[in-house]
Amino acid sequence: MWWLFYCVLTRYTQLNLIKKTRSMQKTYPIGIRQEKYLTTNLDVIVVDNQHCYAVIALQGAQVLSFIPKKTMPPTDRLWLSRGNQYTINKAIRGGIPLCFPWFGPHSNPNYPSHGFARNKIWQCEDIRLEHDQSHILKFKLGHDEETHAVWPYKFVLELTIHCADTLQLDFKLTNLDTAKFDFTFAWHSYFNVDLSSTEIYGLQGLSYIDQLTNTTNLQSEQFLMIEREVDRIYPQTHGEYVIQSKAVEPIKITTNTESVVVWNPWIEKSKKLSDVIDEDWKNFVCVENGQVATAVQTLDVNQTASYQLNIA
Ligand code: TA6
Repeated sequence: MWWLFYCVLTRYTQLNLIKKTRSMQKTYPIGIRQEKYLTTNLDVIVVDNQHCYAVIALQGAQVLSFIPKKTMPPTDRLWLSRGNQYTINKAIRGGIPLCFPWFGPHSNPNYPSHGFARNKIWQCEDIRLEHDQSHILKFKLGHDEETHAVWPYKFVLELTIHCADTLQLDFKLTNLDTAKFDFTFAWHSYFNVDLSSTEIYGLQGLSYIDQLTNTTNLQSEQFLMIEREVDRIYPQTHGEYVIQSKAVEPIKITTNTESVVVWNPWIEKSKKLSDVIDEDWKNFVCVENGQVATAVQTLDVNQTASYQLNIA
């Protein structure tokens, strides 16, 4: 009799444990799965719908890959370095890193270049399957002791990513503090190109700060070609760009952000980048849309700042 009772109790416990485990496992809409990226320990969400294939790391809510299925052959619009080690607190080179709450190096050399947002693990708050079978994923990053130590403000930052024929990113920052704060940000996008044939349109007639010579110049040419190390900030732009390069279909960028940075490390600088292998610098150009103009952005208490980026 006691043996029967033991068997029933064991089976009940097992079923209860299975039910609890299943309730803990997230259920995602069709076309979505969470997994480890390749052989790394990096948690990513893979989107595979009729429009595109995309990979988004929970670290930084960083898009690592975006392949529109209408491109023939389907080609990744983004470049991701083969040299990434995917270690904790190390920025991932490639895809679309989000630079926030500052762009570039901090005056304190101990603070992370381009801010902390791309190094932090974000929460995936919601994933929706739209009527057109595209997916909208919502990620959130809030303040914690680590962020407060380098940027003493309360905030919530939401990044909404719409994976369709185009890739739409929506940045929404809310000031939860009792004081206003300044910030700069940029999507530090790495585009998959043949650099030697790349032409970047949308910059003609604009002034730019050459970060290499710290001079301000005017771009008179219709398009920018990359024939040496380039590191330029265009503070005020029209928000529409086209990147043309052989072997890939033109990449069309539209955004309501004001500034854009164009960067490629070229030969010597890339030798100093441990996560850029061999001559891989020939395979990408960074066109970084954001608010990195000389004047920082000020956000008042309880106010929200919203910016969009669309990549086709
Ligand atoms: O793209 C502009 C820039 O600030 C460059 O000066 C270079 O430092 C690049 O960002 C890469 O920065 P990262 O911290 O990602 O190596």
